[in-house]
Amino acid sequence: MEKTYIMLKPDAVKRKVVGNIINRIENKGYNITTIKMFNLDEEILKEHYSHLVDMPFFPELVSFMTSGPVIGMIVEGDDVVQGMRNLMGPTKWVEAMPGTIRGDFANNTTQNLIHGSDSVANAIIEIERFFG
Ligand code: IDP
Ligand code: MG
Repeated sequence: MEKTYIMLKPDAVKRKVVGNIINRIENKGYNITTIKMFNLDEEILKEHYSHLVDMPFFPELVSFMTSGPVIGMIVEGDDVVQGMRNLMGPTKWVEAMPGTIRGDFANNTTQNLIHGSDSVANAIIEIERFFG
């Protein structure tokens, strides 16, 4: 069974939409097999977002992602990596259609509620990074 790494960002926790988002994942039929709440630091974010460290918004991204706890999960299902990306909607809130998590809740590109691995290979790396 395919696995992906999902992380509910600090805005999802602060806005109390964690239950709503988890409902969507469960309604889709995916299995949450591991879940934990924890805090990120700049070091792990430089690793996790290594493709973005040189972007002008990176400091804002670190400040946001360390502003409160996140909820990390391993989610399992057939083609779950792409399936979760579909449920999430695209990165930019303005491009995310209603019915997707970002389309329904996000109004800011940095604070877009949820992370999901973008490939099976990255899912394996991210699960190892956050769950060891
Ligand atoms: P993804 O989360 O949809 O995979 P990535 O390009 O991997 O998108 O970017 C990681 C995170 O960095 C995004 O979810 C968002 O929080 C933030 N981000 C990406 N692009 C921008 C941008 O252009 N402006 C502000 N924040 C951004
Ligand atoms: Mg990404």
